[in-house]
Amino acid sequence: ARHVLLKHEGIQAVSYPTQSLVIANGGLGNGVSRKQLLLTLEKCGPVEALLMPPNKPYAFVIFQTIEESKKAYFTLNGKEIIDDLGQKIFLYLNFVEKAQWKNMGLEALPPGLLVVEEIISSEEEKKLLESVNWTEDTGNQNFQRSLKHRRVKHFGYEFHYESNTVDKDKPLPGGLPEVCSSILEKLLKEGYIKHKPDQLTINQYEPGHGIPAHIDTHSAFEDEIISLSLGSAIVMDFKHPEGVTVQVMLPRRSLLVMTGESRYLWTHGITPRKFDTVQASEQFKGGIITSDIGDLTLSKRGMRTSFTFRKVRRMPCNCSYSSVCDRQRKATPPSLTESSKEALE
Ligand code: AKG
Repeated sequence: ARHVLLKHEGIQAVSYPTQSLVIANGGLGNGVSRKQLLLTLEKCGPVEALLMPPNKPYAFVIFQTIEESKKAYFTLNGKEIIDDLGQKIFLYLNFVEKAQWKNMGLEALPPGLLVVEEIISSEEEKKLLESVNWTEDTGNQNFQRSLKHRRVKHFGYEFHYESNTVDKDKPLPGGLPEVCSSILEKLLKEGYIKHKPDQLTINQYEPGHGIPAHIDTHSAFEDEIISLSLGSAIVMDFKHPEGVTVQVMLPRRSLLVMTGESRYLWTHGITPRKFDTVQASEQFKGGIITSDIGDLTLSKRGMRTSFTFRKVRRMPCNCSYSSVCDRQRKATPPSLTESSKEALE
C-alpha cells in the first residue's frame, strides 16, 4: 500500500541504495516539523537537503554520501518518533533517484488578490480586539453565534448561514462599530477599497478551528471583500474551480483584499488544524507559500480574530463568472461551494 501511495504521488522508489530517501509519514502534513526531522536525520550524517512539500505526509532527504543514506535507511526505517502534537508516528524510508512529487500548486496569487502587511499598528490591533465583547448578552443588538468551528458576530446586517445571504431590508441597529471608522477611512484614502463597507463579520478562530471553502454569495455582496487578521497569523487556502490550490499566509495585522476573479471565482477557506506550513526563512511574511520545499516548516497557530468587511449589493450581479454566480444561474441548482458552507458549519 505504501508503494501505491508513493506512486500515486509521482514518487518512484528504487531497490538499490542512492543518496536520496523518501520518508513516508515524515511530512509537514503529518505534523512533523523541519527542525525535529533534521535532528533525527543528522544523527546518521550531514544532511545536504531536506525537502518538505507543503501538507504532504512525506519528506525527502539527500545525504552527502550513499554510506550515510544507507545508515539512515537501516536505523530509521520503522522507527517511532513523536510529532509536534505529541502523537506517535512510524517513519518508513525508501531510496529514490530523485526527490520528485506532483506539484498542483501555483506560484502566483489568484488574480485580484492582495495581502497588505502591517496595515494597522499594534495599538490599533489592541483597540480592535478589546472592542469585541464576546459575552453572551440578550440585549446585545449585534448577532453572535457559536459555530462548529469558530465564533462569529455580525454588524450592519446579520449574515444568514442557512442561505449565505443578508436580509437587505433589515439592517441591524448601530451600524458598524465606531472603532473601525478611522481604519476604513484610511483604506478608502489609500485606494485599497473604493466603497465604504456596511457589513462586518467578526470571526474568532482558536487553534484547530477553520472555515469551509466558499465563495461569498455574488447577489449578496459587492466586488470588494476585505479581511483584517488580528492576534495571530493564519494560512488561507484559495481554490480555482479547475483544481489549482494556492496557500496564502495572512500575517497578524495584515489586510486581505479580494476583488475580481479571486472574489468571484476562487473559493477561500481555512483548514481546521493547529499548525500551518509556512516559509522557514521568512516566517511572518505575507502572501503565497511557495513550493520551495527546502524552506518550509510548521508554525503553531494562535487565537486569530478576523474583521471581514463587505458592502451589501443593491444592483444585480453582472460579473463575468456566470458558472458560480447565483444570480446568473437562478434556473440551475446552487453551486456546491455556496451550499456546502452552512452544511459544514
Ligand atoms: C467569512 O466570514 O465568510 C470569511 O471568509 C472570513 C475570512 C477570515 O477569517 O479572514
